Amino acid sequence: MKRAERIERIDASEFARSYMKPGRPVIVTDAMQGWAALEKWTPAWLAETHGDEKVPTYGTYFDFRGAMKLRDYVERYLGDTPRQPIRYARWFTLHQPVPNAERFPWADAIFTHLEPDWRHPYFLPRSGYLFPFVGPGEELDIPSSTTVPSKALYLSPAGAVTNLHLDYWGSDALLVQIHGRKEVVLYHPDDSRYLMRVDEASAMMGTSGGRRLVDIRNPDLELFPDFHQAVPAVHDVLEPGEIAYIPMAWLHHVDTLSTSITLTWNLVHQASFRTWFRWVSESPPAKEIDDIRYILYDDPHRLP
Ligand SMILES: O=C(O)CCC(=O)C(=O)O
Ligand SMILES: [Fe+2]
Repeated sequence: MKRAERIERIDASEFARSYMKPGRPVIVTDAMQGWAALEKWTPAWLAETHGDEKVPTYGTYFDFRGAMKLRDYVERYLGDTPRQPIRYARWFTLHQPVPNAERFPWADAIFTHLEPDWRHPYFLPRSGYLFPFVGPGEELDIPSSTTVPSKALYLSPAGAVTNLHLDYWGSDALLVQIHGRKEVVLYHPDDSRYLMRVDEASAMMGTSGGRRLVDIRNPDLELFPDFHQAVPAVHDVLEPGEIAYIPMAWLHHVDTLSTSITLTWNLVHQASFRTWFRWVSESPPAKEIDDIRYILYDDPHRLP
């Protein structure tokens, strides 16, 4: 295991300069002090207070497997003997207009209810974001923000997996561990060449934005013959109360070790503009540019 760097008492400009700008992963250990969420949010509490709301469930990746009432999800999948196959609940706030809200329940209402229980992490800058766009004189407050990229609440039982992937639009991610533990594997972007294929065949298979990614638990060595050249830069366990910063373009894989509640969201700060522009202009398929265009010009939920 290669432990992550862990820090505390870091101010926002120092965080932007030393972690966002160079794209350096880190775990901040003291950012949830005083959050009611840490004690209060448990699967049982969520089921009791929000049991009638519907949550979208997934397999080992972002593969939608149907929606169910939160109460039923908690009972079936987070109990002592979880039903198989394991299901992951990923509950996103609205970031796309969808014709059939019944099929895909968004998390906006639950985020409104949960808002008093958590805070904008003190180490994250308040301004200077490209995504979500924060204009001159405006300030970002993550718990109350309603713009894209969306926030999400994740629920998962021990054994749930998020296979190796990159987050959308070359954005940074925060994983805020409220309850339970997760094992996190991160690869430096230089190792992507051993782990990811971006070619015509992959694009035709419609895999994650035209990228095909190795399953690190069961690598296909014919497709990824140099897999063993890749060495995780971080292989560590995220504990309750800790926030992981995963910089743009870092491939990551996450295993849930015990029943888990995680808050997450994505962003692009101006500190990483140069890295981000290189990424969007050089590597991704055109679809991501279309997404960005949508967010900037067409999304009805964007900031004015
Ligand atoms: O917490 C997890 O299982 C994975 C989170 C993640 O990387 C994501 O949602 O993009
Ligand atoms: Fe991710």
